[in-house]
Amino acid sequence: MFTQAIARKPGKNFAQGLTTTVSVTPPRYELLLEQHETYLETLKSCGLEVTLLDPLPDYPDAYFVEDTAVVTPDVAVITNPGAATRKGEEDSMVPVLAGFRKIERILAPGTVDGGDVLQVDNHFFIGLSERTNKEGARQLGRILESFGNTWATVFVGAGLHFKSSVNYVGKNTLLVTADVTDHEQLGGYDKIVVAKAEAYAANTLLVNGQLLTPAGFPVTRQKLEVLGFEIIELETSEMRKMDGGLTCMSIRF
Ligand code: CIR
Repeated sequence: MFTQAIARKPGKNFAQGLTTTVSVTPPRYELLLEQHETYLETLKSCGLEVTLLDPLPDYPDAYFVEDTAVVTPDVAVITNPGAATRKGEEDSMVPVLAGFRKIERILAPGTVDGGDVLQVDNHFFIGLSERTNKEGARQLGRILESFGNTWATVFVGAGLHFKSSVNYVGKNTLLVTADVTDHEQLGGYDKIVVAKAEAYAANTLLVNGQLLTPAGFPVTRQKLEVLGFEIIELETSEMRKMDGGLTCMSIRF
């Protein structure tokens, strides 16, 4: 069970963040705030105490806090984010997470974005992407194994992060995009495959037996129903314009 979530309010300059998404309408701050607040209320309704941090004016992507730390029951690993414009966000997480866990850090030349790290019980998948390199994965793996966890690296072919394409939805099941179904490392799990047109919905978040999934992906929703969990659909249009999703906006532990 998770009891805590760390999140950060998006700043007014959020539209200056990194993105590869071409959107028809420009990102809207008021709507983003509304969607973000609903997200936080939902985490609270799942039993989490939410620590909400202030925006970091120099870092328009800083509300995607997930990328800045990997928190397990034993340790908070402060990452070294892979994007140049996001380096430094992680420093602000040290005093916050030191209140909850022993702190470890990923050091250059290693880079890790938390969006590339998926925990399934005491096993960690670490995606190798444009943001997370082999050295970062090695450092993170060493720290995790020192606390009795196992880990494996997985090559991220498409999408920004590993969790853009693969998430754990409980009951030994991974929710995956079609391009990663045959991945050797993901053997041993049941899989729900997201249709190509609904690939964004792969970023679904399991919180204390409830599935938070982006609104507007009916086929995926229907597939998730077999798991028997309560499904909560959330509007994500504005974060999606900045390549973000539901997992990115909090650190749960
Ligand atoms: C970025 O490119 O870093 C942000 N615009 C989006 C980060 C999304 N984070 C995540 O998937 N964990």
